[in-house]
Amino acid sequence: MGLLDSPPAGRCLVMGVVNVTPDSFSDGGRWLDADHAIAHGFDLVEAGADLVDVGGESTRPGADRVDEQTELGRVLPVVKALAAEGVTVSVDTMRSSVAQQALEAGAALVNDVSGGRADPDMIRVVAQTEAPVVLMHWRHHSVHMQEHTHYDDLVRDVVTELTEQVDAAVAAGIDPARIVIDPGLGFSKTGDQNWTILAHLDAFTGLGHQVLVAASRKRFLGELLAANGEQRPVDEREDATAALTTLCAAAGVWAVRVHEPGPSADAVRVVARLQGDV
Ligand code: PMM
Repeated sequence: MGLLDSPPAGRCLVMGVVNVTPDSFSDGGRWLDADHAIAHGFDLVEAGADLVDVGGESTRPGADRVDEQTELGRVLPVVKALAAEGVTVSVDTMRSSVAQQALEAGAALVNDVSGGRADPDMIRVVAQTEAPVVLMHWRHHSVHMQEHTHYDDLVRDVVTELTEQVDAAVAAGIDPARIVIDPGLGFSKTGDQNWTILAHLDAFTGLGHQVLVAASRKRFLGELLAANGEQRPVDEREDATAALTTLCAAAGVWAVRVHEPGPSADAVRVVARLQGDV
């Protein structure tokens, strides 16, 4: 059974997140040490993750880039150790060199938040493999992305730009069946724009590709749940994340990317059971 079979496990998949970074908004610094990151990856699987996304570069708004060697040093030992134990690993990277070495180290999927736009070699490298690839809607690197939130018609423009990214990948030889698309919540999008995207998931699920959604713990949830002028803390956004997982699964999304797989793993099973009776 392939990772992208529809639906692969008879339900929406749950992708757990290991950020091997000092500065990710949700868990920065917690898993920077390789042994901690590896142990966390196994914990995510134990908690219900179907696959684990390993990243070595923070993409929070305003973040600066890390250099290639630093990213490789963070990501490769974790990918290798998890894959060696049979965990399905995805590598969250915008660099073709990191993607290539992670695939050689056992990663099964490439998650490029720039959708092939940051590194001109990424699409070529992926095309030479059989690996599925996530292409996310992306306009600009994190340091400037929130200066690029103007859209004439948000959903239409995101779909158009994402389709251009997909077309470039297909033109370079990537089988369309290997391409997962992601609307990129929070990437060149305001909180309100994230909600509009989530209200129009059918515009993405209707494009003929599997869809990944990564809403977990993001700022727009903290803002929604704010009290006394303070955003809800990052690790108290789990119930809202699971609520969105339910809606995404019901909308036919292929996978949700979450930091705490347990509640989402339950939610996708609830949806699958209900849909089985429809
Ligand atoms: N968001 C983050 C990181 N990687 N990958 C995909 N495909 N889609 C996303 O929206 C996405 C991503 C940022 O969140 P994090 O800092 O919690 O990992």
